[in-house]
Amino acid sequence: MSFLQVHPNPKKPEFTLPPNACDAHCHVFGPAERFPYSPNRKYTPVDAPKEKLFALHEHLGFSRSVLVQASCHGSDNSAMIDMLEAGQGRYRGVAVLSESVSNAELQTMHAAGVRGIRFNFVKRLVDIKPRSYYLSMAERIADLGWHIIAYFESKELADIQDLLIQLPVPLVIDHMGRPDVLKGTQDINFLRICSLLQDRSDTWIKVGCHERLTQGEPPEYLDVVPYAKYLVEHFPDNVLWGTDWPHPNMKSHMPDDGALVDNIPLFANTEELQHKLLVANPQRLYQFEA
Ligand code: 0GY
Repeated sequence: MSFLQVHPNPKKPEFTLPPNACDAHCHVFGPAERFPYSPNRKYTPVDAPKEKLFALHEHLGFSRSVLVQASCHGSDNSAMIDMLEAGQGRYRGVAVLSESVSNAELQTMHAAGVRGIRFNFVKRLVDIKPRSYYLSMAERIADLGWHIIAYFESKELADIQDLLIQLPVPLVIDHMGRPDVLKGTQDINFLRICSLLQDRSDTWIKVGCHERLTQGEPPEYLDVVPYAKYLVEHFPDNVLWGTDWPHPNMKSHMPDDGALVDNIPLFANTEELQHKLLVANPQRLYQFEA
């Protein structure tokens, strides 16, 4: 299986990001000779090392960011931690952990900037673990003030909803809960995602990744906009946005990250909503200095 190369020259966005804007979802991959990929991975990404990501953020206008550990690096978080350390407090991380992680390792990760762990329920990416894993890991991170990021397909949310509701820490939903964009915002599975946000005030949702959810065309992905707009307008204090650079597993096309930034006003159409989405919300959740 071949994957697309990272976009060689994303445009300079026309939309000016506010000061302290945070790219709340992106990844760092490899380089493989220094940070090898997991032997259990379901795909091998194109190397996307920290130097390229620093340069992208400078180009786009992000001064803060959250690095999310992706399945291809398994529970070896070294590439992510290496970038956190190089980021000098401007970056936070979300780790993937095995049950054997020690409390001392958790403390070291916290000092580096890790503030959450990811539970990936997408079956094409990982083998799903027993429920006891998710519950025990959530208990272990509770005292650190960390949260859980859950990645799932909306059509499978019904199977894990009770587990997610039980988690004793804040919950962040990746990629809008992957709604089926052909079904509309009144679809039962999208309403189920919204009910998670309604039922728990400490639930957050990322409203990016349109290039992955669309059945339409770049650069605007107009079929995804209504879902993002609905979430931004109904849950303005609990939304986050990220580029998802370097867009692993994208096979249809490689988005231009500058154009993704230009789409933000399509679904967050006031300065107040933009400030919450890009600055105030990630600052609160990720404990960036005000
Ligand atoms: C993303 C989305 C994907 C991959 C992963 O952990 C991962 O490998 O999250 C995907 O294939 O949908 O967030 O990068």
